[in-house]
This record gives sequence, C-alpha cells and structure tokens, in this order.
Amino acid sequence: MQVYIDGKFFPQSKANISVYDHGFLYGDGVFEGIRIYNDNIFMLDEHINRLYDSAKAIGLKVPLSKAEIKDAVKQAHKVNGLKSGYVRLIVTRGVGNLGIDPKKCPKPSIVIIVNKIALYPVALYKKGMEIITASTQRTPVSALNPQIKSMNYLNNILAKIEAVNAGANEALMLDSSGNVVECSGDNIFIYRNDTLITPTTSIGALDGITRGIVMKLAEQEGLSVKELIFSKYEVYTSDECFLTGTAAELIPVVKVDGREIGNGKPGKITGLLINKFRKFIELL
Ligand code: PXG
Repeated sequence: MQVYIDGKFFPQSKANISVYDHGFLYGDGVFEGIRIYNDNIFMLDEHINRLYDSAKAIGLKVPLSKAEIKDAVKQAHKVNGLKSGYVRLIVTRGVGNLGIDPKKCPKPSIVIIVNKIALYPVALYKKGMEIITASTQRTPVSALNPQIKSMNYLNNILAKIEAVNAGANEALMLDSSGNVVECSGDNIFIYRNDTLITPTTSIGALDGITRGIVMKLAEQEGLSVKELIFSKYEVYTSDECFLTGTAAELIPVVKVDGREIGNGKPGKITGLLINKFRKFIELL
C-alpha cells in the first residue's frame, strides 16, 4: 500500500515520520477513520468537517483547505485502488522538541493510510456480542472532550484491555456519575419502551457518523429516537442493544455484564436497522 505523507506517496515500508513528531511523543494530533464502500469514500464531507472541528479544538491549523484534503484522500484511494477498505486520515502537530509546547512545532503533518479493515468476526453480526462495563471511566468533557477525535486513545485502550481480559468483545464506558457514555470504539444504542435511545454527546460520547446515520434511518422508519442520559440499569433492562461505528458498522449486543439483553438474541429493530444500513451503503 502507498501512504500519503505531506503531499507525497511512499511505499508502506518507507512511510516514516520523525520520532520528534508530537503525535508520536504526546499523542498530539487528530484523526479520522473512514470507510471505502463500492469504490466510494463514505461520508467524506462529514469526516472532514469533524477532523477540522477536532483540529480547531486543539488549536491545530490543518495545513490544507477542506477541498485540498478531500482531494488528497481521493488521490490516496485511487493510488491504492481498493474498492472497499478503510482510510486513516491523521493530522499531527508535527516535529518539535522534547517539550509539550505546540509552538515548537511549526509544521503539522498530514498522513493518509489506505488499507483493509479488520472487522469483528462475521459470526458476531448474526449471533450478537457480549460486552462488559469497564472500570475505566470515559474521559470527562472538562478534561479532554471526546468530541475531539485525538491521537491519544489511551482512555479507550484501557477499557478495551478490560474487555479483552474478561473475554468480552467490547467495553462499555460510563462517566463519573455512572451514566452510560459509549464503548471503547463504538457508540451504543438501546431499544426500550418502543424508543431507540443513545447517550447524548454532551456527556462525552463521540458524535459518531454511523450514529448519526442510524438515527436518521430509524426516524425514516417512524421510530421514536431520543438522545438521553441513562445508566447501566436501562441497558440491562432494555429489549435490544447494538453498537455503531465506522469499523463496527452496526453490531448487535446480546449480553452486558453477564445479563442477557431481551431474549439473549439480536433484536428485531436491530435487524431492521442493520438491513436499512446495508441498503443505504449499496445505494451509494
Ligand atoms: N466512539 C469512539 C470512541 C470511537 O472511536 C465511534 C464512537 C464511532 O464513530 P464513527 O464516526 O466511526 O461512527 C468511534 C470510532 C479502529 C476504528 O481502528 C475505530 C473507530 C472508527 C474507525 C476505526 O478501531 N471508532
């Protein structure tokens, strides 16, 4: 695969960045994970807008205009010729010295990786998956707002480690008040009292692009959709549960902390939304 770094393409083995890049030294940078479906870059405008918002929030000036960065992503897609796959778009603070001051990094870098994406095992999409609640809380909005899709994913990684150690597929993360926020790399939805519910982004969930699509598709289907603040109790007692994300797409959850959700099988509304999402992708 050919990797784009600051306007040039390099073979993967030669695609290097400096160890003095503050993205490497401090996780100082922002990124997007974007799908390629049917030779199309999925929701490119939405991802680029979120990338710019993330960059703005950390005081990082993206060295290309939105139109230029979209062109660069399209070029990286073309050069690599993948009809389906994944784009990792990264803007790092750039090379500085051994101090956190971003002023010491005069030139941010843009990296675009195109490759295949490893999904959850296919069987889980039919069978549904098991998640656990992590003891690691989601980073508070007042510390590092999770709306910023930053290169520092340690908070999520610590939760994921807990899930893997417990033999589960994903970790549910709560805020300091016990409110459900999201999973380590996916947004969460529950279906309860004939309503599709997802945590409000104001408590620290990423404003997921897949989440947004699912909310629209559900509304089109005439479902009641709400963004609310709720606890593990509402998850345990929900009729259905599923996760959404660029990597995960829509995946049913059938067990949370050992409690079966609904009848322990992927729910009807979940199935309906998975089908609607697949059709939405095919129409592109
Ligand atoms: N919450 C978090 C914390 C995420 O990292 C989502 C929600 C879903 O957002 P989108 O916009 O993708 O619907 C994410 C996204 C990976 C990978 O490599 C992770 C994500 C996306 C793409 C790849 O594990 N997470």
